[in-house]
Amino acid sequence: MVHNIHEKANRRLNELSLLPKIKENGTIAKILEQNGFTRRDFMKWAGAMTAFMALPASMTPLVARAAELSDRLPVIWLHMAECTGCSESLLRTDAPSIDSLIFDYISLEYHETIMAAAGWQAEENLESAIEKYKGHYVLLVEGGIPTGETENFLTVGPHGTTGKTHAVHASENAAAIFAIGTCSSFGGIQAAKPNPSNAVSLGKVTSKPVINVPGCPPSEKNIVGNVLHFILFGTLPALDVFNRPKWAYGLRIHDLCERRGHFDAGEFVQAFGDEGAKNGYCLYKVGCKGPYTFNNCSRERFNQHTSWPVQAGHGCIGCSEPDFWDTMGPFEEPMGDRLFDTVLGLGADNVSDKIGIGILALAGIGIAAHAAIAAMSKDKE
Ligand code: FSX
Ligand code: SF4
Ligand code: F3S
Repeated sequence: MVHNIHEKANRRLNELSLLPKIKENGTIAKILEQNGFTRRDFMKWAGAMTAFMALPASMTPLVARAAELSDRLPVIWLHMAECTGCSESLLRTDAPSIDSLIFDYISLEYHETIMAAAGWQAEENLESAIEKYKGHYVLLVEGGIPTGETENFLTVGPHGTTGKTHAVHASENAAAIFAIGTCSSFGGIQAAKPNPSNAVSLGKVTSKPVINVPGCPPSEKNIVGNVLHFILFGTLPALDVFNRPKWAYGLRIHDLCERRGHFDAGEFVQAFGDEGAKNGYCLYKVGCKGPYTFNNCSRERFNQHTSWPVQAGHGCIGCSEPDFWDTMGPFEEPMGDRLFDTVLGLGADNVSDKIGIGILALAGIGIAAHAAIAAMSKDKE
């Protein structure tokens, strides 16, 4: 098995190395050097990335080579309805990380917020990139897509082309399509009730396979890791029921949370700012949705591994789950209360159908019961 994935990646990288460099933007070594990174830093990063993608450590040199060859694949990044937080997550660090430098190095043919072109020229750039690299480019789409009668909520460029038309057109000839962020993956905030623009996910407007990379925003590592994974293998990764790569979204936030010991011991923050909060207790009772949320934040964190919501003292709000704006709120109240109401028929608040998969509801009951029992035994003490 290990032998097979080595071979597969080797074959793929050999093929890529035969393609011409798309832009004369120097080598990755030069770019890293200019930004104060040594070869050793780069190899350390490649090692971390290999572990991050759940690949065997022996693949580190291949991951480094994939990064070096990442300028052979043209990338088109489209913006739909969103806040641009996904691009910010990746590109707006005050000291550029190796991840963001790799993204600079990638041949980004079109990206509305960072390209110099505007108006006609921008439209022409998109069209010529699609034509020139037909069937070879990687398409990244950020944002939900307004549809139907209301699709004029989003028009792009001087012709007034709708966002939906742009996204569908660019999808048709892409080699791989990534929905970057929860908006593009599941509709996001503009699709929250009452969804005035009738926004939907990218997967709903194109018939092509879409890999979802949700999070509002996703971490820079999840964005770069997914592109790198495609460069390395050229095929779709194993996906979960919501088309999220299992290697990144296979575990719950709760599974690897640093406050998990407190959860198990029944030590909860009861109100923000209390003694429990000062002691770093579990945030479940002030609304943490980590037990229902699949993402790798508790392992990878944000901003070059600096911190993440739970470390900063607020519960996870479930931002990588479908429809979390509608289903995970109120954000500072525990979900378990509502799940008990729902299943026991005690409350009018019927959320089980909105959570998406029944299994989460069942896990929620288990978790709520566990939290209650743990708290009771704590009180006894
Ligand atoms: Fe914003 Fe991206 Fe949230 Fe959406 O991130 S951070 S609203 S997922 O599409 O810009
Ligand atoms: Fe961490 Fe939240 Fe789980 Fe508590 S409930 S252990 S804060 S993920
Ligand atoms: Fe989002 Fe929860 Fe991570 S809110 S950023 S999935 S900790």
